[in-house]
Amino acid sequence: MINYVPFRFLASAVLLMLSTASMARGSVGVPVGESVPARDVNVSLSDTLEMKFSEKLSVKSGEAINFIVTNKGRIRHEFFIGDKAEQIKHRKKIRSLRGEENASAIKFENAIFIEPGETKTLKWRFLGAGKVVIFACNIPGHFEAGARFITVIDN
Ligand SMILES: [Cu+2]
Repeated sequence: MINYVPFRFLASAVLLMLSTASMARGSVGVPVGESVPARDVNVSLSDTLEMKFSEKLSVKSGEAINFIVTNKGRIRHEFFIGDKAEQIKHRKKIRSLRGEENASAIKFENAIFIEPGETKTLKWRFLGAGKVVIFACNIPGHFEAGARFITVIDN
């Protein structure tokens, strides 16, 4: 019985470590679960490599947004949220994978791959006022051709 409290403390510390590790927090926020209240924003991706939002997008630190992303094109696209360094790293990762099949098979916490005609959601809580956040498709060549949107997180 004398070990009860320390054991509980240890157990919760381990649990906290595990849950923190699985959260995969990015530098501009964190993905959140379905139960978290969030504002819906529609996004459409197309083969002209435009990323269209249903509103003039502005995001606040602490705010959760449910991005409902539709691929209106005929090829696969991606929707990835991150800062500049994360975008560059992710783009390298995607390029290093052999074939698009592998790219979509890997689960990235801050990315969704959307097949033609498909709609998927990515629910994200923005954190870090003043940080630059980039939304992008990192299928090789798409970011460079303009499939991106850049904004700054408000207070
Ligand atoms: Cu794309």
